[in-house]
Amino acid sequence: TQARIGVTGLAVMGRNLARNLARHGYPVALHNRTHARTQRLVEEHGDEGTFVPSESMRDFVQSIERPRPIIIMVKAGEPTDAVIDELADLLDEGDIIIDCGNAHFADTRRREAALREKGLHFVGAGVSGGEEGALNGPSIMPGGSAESYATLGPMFEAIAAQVDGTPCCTHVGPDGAGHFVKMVHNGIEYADMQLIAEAYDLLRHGLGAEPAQIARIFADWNAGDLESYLIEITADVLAHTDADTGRAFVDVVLDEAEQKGTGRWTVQTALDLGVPVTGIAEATFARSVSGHAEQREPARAAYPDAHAESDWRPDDVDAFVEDVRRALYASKVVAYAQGFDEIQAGSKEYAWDVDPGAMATIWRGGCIIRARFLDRIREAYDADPDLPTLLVAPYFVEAVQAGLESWRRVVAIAARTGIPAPAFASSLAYFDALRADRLPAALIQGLRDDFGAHTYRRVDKEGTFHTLWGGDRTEEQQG
Ligand code: NBP
Repeated sequence: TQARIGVTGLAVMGRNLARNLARHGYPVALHNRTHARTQRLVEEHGDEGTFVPSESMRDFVQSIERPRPIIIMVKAGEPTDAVIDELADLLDEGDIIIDCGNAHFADTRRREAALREKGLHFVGAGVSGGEEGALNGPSIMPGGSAESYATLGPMFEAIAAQVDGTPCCTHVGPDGAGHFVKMVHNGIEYADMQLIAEAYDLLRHGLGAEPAQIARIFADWNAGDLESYLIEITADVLAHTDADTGRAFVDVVLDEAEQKGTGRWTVQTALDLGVPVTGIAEATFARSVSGHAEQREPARAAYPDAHAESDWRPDDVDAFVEDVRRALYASKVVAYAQGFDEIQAGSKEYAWDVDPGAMATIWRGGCIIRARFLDRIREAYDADPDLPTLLVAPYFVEAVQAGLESWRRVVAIAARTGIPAPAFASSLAYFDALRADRLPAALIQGLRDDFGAHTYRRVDKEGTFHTLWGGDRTEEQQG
């Protein structure tokens, strides 16, 4: 049998993608550096479809119909380059190498350009949804040429998650577009999780509530606008009791958040593109702060009274819970608005022509940030593809206006009681900056002109100006 598609790299992700393809009727060629993994997959799941295993890369390549679509699912970085090099020598013109690992979009751009020279297609495809998604339906974000998508698209759309009959997969754009969008997806995931964590912390300390009670609050929230996979599993994790100690699970876990790097990439890239992704940045830094145990401990000792007001309690518990919910929703709108801004800035910089509404569509299922909310984002971009920011889409204007007073109260209470809520607070500050009549940036321009003759523009005249600060303070027009 000739296979329709190949998968090399059969650890958890590759193995599950291969099974998903086979279950959808595509004969799948299999290869892994250590052949035992290939054999195990065929032994354990050979009855799920047609698998064509090979021990050598050469046999593997020969077992696939041309043009050969070959998925690489190995460790990101050098292993991916090693496998690409090995494959490229064995392939024929028009064949398609697909990297489904978590590559940086700049690496994908480099690899795509190099393989294009050799007459090969290279597709960087973001895959979200972890192990379970890979098997039962992930969200897939493939970049690369339109020609390669014509071969790949039908297969990827068949194995992707489906929401209302629409697959959570679409052609994102050329070269690195798919991995770029996957990167921002992960950045938004960081922001979403940080906001959820801050909401939990406010409820825990503000109400003096136990995790199990807070689990019920999140379960309630999941029935409304906030309905999403992350809110759902928050209720699940908070309700969990540690078997060893009988304590709430969340109280026995070390409070130092780890990261694999996609949040950091999103922020680094945003800085380069000049896009203020404050929500994602605060979330990334908050994980980093949590990890600095060597500073947290002496700081706790130096400021033992920092929580002096932590015995604050709201007069009306239900009203406070509703305030936190609305603050969470408004902050989330900001985080997503900023993430979509970054996608659009990347799309412009690299001429990808990414459709933001289509990205909201393919994130509705399969991925970690899947949420009811994404329908609202898609509708906003459908109604106005040139939306300057999601924050001005009529639906979100209404939602933010409705939550604004709650948002301010919650941020004020966090500041008063010493509960760190960096993402709530900075999202509100971003919002206030965006809609301010005048920003103190005018003063910054004045300072820059004073110390460095950097010039400024005026509100009432065209051109650039400089004031002779060290002289008689007359103003000169510079351009
Ligand atoms: P790993 O990232 O743990 O990689 C293990 C695979 O890489 C094995 O098949 C291994 O072969 C192969 N490999 C390595 Br390591 N070095 C190699 C080399 N020099 N040449 C050839 N093969 C090599 O697997 P994973 O967790 O399935 O993830 C795969 C990719 O998917 C990663 O890029 C990851 O970031 C991404 N991803 C993972 C998830 C997730 O939830 N795990 C979600 C989304 C994306 P061996 O069997 O011979 O050691």
